[in-house]
Amino acid sequence: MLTLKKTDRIVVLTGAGISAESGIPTFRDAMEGLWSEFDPEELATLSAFKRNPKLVLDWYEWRIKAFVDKAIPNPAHQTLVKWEEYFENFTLITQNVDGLHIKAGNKNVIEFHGNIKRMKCLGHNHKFAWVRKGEEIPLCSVCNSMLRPDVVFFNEMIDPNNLQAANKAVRNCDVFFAIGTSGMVYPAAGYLEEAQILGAKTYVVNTEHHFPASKRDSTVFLRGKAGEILPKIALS
Ligand code: BV8
Repeated sequence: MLTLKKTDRIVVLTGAGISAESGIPTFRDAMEGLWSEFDPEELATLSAFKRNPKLVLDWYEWRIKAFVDKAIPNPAHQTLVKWEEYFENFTLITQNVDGLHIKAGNKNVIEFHGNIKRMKCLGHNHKFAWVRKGEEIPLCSVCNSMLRPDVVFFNEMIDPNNLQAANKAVRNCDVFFAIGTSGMVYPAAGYLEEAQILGAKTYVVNTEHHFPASKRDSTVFLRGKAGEILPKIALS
């Protein structure tokens, strides 16, 4: 049975799978109904937003109303709150934009791909809570430029502060977990292999054996639902 020591320097990377048991569909689940003909990699881009801001805002608004606002943290999220309190050195990096780790009670979360409940303006990155009346394209109250979701679109750079914090944690960890992620999107997907090369013990928690980089090395694969596996991991 896996036991973690209080003095272990832990890094956890989470993906959409950790929120699946909270009712938020993962990216690789078929997008339901209205949106099934769209590909997230097509919609989650700045060019798509500039070409059709209403379509992209409608998609994000649908995700917020249909899933994010109704989602409650599950035992996997709750376990990571306990880990943050227990370990002297703990870093949580999430690819998820659903805010569920913060809702669960984690204090320091690297929201590597942003947060769907925030918006920022095209002009100067002025930030706001998600606000949209009807089908309008909201404008920045400071500089009057268009507001877009405050998420990292494909082919956009990761926020440099988040990138630096994540890189530093991965380069100084003893144990690295990739939880509920297919390990397909970079640079987040590169962290497991980087940690492993630097000598960390690496674990994948997933219902399926995804995460290509983890198949070539001594990564331990813990098959199952994150909400069932994480609470069972012992802390010594
Ligand atoms: C960048 C926010 C520099 C938006 C997201 C070619 C090769 C390599 C890289 C690239 C390439 N071409 C372009 C790139 C770079 C690109 C990339 O990686 N593309 C991929 C697709 C090849 N990356 C970028 O663009 C990044 N920026 O690199 O900047 C640059 C600049 C210019 C030009 C080039 C490079 C920015 C990427 C950020 C994109 N934004 N989200 C939004 O959410 O709308 S990505 C989004 O998709 C998520 O945030 C997440 O990262 C990803 C989805 O992945 P997962 O979270 O893993 O979810 P998925 O559904 O795939 O898997 C779920 C897993 O859970 C499954 O394995 C399943 O089995 C498991 N599961 C299900 N249920 C459970 C479970 N596990 C446990 N328990 C359960 N109950």
